Amino acid sequence: MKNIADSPFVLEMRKICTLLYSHGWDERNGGNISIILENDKVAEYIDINDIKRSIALESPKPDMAGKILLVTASGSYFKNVYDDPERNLGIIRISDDGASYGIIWGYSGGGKPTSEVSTHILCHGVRLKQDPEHRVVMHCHATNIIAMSFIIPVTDKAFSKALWQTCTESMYVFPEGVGAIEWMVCGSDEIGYATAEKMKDYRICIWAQHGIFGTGKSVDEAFGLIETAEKGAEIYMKIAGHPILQTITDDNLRAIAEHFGLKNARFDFLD
Ligand code: 2HA
Ligand code: ZN
Repeated sequence: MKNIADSPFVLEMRKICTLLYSHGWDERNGGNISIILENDKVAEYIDINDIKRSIALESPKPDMAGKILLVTASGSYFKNVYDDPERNLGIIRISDDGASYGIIWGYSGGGKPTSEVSTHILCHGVRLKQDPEHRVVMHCHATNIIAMSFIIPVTDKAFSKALWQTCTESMYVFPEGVGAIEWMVCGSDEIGYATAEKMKDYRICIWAQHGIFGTGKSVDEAFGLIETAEKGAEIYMKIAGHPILQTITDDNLRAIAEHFGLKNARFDFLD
């Protein structure tokens, strides 16, 4: 059988972890990614019925029953994923009742999926209902997004508008805006359900004083959302405290949405 570590989908994960690390958004073991894989594609490389270890979920996640996911390992350093994918990544299969998952590849040395696995599985379930082609959930500690969460209200409207106004591209890339949740203890079902609730309306959810989640049909889409939001946040932090002489106005934002026919733009966020 072919080596799954060199399959197109594992290779893509190895590359994006390296890229995220190089941006400085995944210090130490920061960040986690999961990608829904097609069962048939995985079966070309490994026996998808050969469960090595089974782990119970904090609560059942029936929306994702039977799905196969490639997930970064708990405690893994993104900088090490490329060279040692079998230790720093793994493939899990959610049980048919959604109450547990089985490890079918990776996590060598006794590892397991990211501590944020609940949030990932819940977000996938919600995003799939919005978009059947959805595949990727990506979390990282984007520096300026975190910084911004200290100095603006943690609301969907405040974050969405601030990001739209600091970078013309933002309205085009995420016209639906971004969700934002107040600081919570991470690594739990509780933050998972709060994040998944936001994912009903948005592909991005900001965790105040922690980081960002981006989702999409592809790694490019999820990463593109994160880097565009982070770019807006970087500009916001650079201009914060300076006298603002001009900005992208609400009328300008409406004009972008109308020019590009962005039907899902949140016009109700504009004054
Ligand atoms: O995986 O980023 O949120 C480490 C984290 C926890
Ligand atoms: Zn984190």
